[in-house]
Amino acid sequence: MTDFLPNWYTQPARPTAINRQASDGREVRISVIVPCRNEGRNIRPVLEWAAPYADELLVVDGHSSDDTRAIAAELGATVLLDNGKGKGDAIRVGIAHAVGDILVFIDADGSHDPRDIPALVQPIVDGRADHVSGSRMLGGSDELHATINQFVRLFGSQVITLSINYTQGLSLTDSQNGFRAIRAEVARSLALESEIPTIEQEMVIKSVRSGYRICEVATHEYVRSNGESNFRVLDVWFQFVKSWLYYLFFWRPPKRVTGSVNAESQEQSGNTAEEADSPGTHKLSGSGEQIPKASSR
Ligand SMILES: Nc1nc2c(ncn2[C@@H]2O[C@H](COP(=O)(O)OP(=O)(O)O)[C@@H](O)[C@H]2O)c(=O)[nH]1
Ligand SMILES: [Mg+2]
Repeated sequence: MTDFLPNWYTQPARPTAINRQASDGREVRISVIVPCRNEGRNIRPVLEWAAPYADELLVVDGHSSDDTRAIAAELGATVLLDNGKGKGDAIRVGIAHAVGDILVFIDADGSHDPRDIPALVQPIVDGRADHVSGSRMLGGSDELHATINQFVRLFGSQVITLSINYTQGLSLTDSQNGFRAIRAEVARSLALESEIPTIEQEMVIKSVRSGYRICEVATHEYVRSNGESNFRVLDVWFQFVKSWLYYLFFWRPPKRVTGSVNAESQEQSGNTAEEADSPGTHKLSGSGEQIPKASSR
């Protein structure tokens, strides 16, 4: 009988630096976008550790009344203001202003580790994905279900993820994480509309329904460093349900943009966005190892 090695034994070490070079020789530019509102106590370490990975560091502030904007400017970030409507609005402002080829979204409250950024962008640089979501289900979370509020959030998000998988033939594990990377062109083509944190599920559902290749990387979610979440399930649950059902069942995908940050390698693998007739998903471990998806429901 053959003995199997544990998964982690054969996986390459987690990347510590971004390989910005696409196989066609082009330098890929990374824009890191940080939505924040009153995160003066939390944002400094996030920006310090994210900056080395960013060709452009954009902080989109929700009219903070503390020193968030001053700290961000001091650390060299470009500071923008959202339109005062919520996190989704901030993400859309970031997308509109960013000049990079790949956009990385990371929260300002310390719940994501910027050192996961290289693993998040790698599949896009390699031309293997258009959209990479950090997964708390694969990477673990300190905030899963310790309280009733967390339990309800997790339960709701799992129902939404399951419904995406079932209807689209995918095997995603997390459709709500704020930590993700997406090809800039793709993000713009999705014409995102959400004003609040429904933006994440909107981005995921629209990406898969438009036929873009989405995959996941294990990222750990930490408890926010200081302060409290801006959201209460009771205030937003109806908007989550509405956005989920609308984008999954009624929204009609627009024409897809083709190509990738690495067009040559896609052509070589015979897997151009034009040719791909169905969305694909690959689950990637934090080390960047690729595991082919199970294609059936
Ligand atoms: N610009 C902007 N950022 C926001 C707004 N609301 C929340 N954020 C940021 O979005 C990220 C996630 O928000 P958080 O309150 O931690 O929500 P949770 O992680 O879903 O509990 C944090 O970096 C917040 O500072 C907003 O209205 N505008
Ligand atoms: Mg948070």
